[in-house]
Amino acid sequence: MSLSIGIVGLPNVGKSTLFTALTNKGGLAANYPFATIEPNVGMVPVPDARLDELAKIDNPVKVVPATVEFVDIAGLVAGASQGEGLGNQFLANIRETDAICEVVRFFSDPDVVHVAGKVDALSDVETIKTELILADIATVEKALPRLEKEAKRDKAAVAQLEAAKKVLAGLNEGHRARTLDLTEDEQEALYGLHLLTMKPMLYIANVDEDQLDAPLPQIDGLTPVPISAKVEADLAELDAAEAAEYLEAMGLSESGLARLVREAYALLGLQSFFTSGETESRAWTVPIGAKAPQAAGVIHSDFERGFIKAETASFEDYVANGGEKGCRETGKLRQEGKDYVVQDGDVMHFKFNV
Ligand SMILES: Nc1nc2c(ncn2[C@@H]2O[C@H](COP(=O)(O)OP(=O)(O)O)[C@@H](O)[C@H]2O)c(=O)[nH]1
Ligand SMILES: [Mg+2]
Repeated sequence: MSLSIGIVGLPNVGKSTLFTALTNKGGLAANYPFATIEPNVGMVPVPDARLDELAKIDNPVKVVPATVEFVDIAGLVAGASQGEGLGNQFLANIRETDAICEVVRFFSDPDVVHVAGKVDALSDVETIKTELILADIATVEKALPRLEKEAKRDKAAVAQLEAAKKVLAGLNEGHRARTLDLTEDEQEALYGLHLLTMKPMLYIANVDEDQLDAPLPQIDGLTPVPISAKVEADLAELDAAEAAEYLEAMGLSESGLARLVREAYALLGLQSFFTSGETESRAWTVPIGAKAPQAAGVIHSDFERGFIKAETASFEDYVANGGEKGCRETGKLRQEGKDYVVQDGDVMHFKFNV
């Protein structure tokens, strides 16, 4: 599983600058709307210092971090759902993502044109919110005739129809689907519609370089993550040692990427577990609450299907005892079965049989 995050926002707020810095692969950042016509997709390693410690112990051939996929989504402007700009083209790119990350312009640079003529974060947020809600209204309205037909023949479809009507009413009142009081059953019934406003959201405030510590207003009830796309772009040009120096000089403890990924993990209820040995030390992503076989399945479906047990040590025990062998000797290597709930940082070795 690789977590996928769509980056949205009005033109010229710094989406592509941030995307390019995050993925460090020289996409284009231009001072005019719609520079990003094709969706840009980039895989980004999840920063995790624990991996380096595992590598020190096991000396593996490779160190493989977990990854997050970022998608730079262009074309969301006021009226996009009515065909303005690139029209509805943004929809297809956004549907497949697990979460939406909206970049909001707080930086003041007068040389960078603002599509609405002035920097006004909260108004920009409203514009995007409206477009996403309008897109969802169109989706539900399009599905309704089919759902009505199905509900006449099939009892199970009645629940779907009712849920769709309920969500449509909420959307029409200007609420995101996610903020409506939907039961788990209703959410499940709506899953097939892939509503955009049902996705978890994260706001990034793209602030001036000297404003990274400044307090920010809440946005739609959420606390935005302050990032300077410009600082991230500078960081992306540096090697690791230079980047560390630069961060320190800026008074920052970590890069915006690290902060962003951490926030996204928390938002989505995700955590990491590790596998480590002489071939590789590797981080994997699972939802909090996942059981051992599900974690095994992230590595390979055979591991899940033929799951027998997972030899497991906490990250701390693994390091304190110098690895798997040491953990076995001190009784810190637990034999966990199929009901074991994986904990963040677990170092796991799966036994399976297919
Ligand atoms: N001063 C300043 N300029 C920025 C920042 N982020 C982006 N820009 C500039 O704003 C313009 C548009 O950025 P871009 O990333 O292409 O915006 P997008 O349309 O949202 O993808 C470019 O000229 C960037 O160099 C920032 O944090 N500070
Ligand atoms: Mg762009």
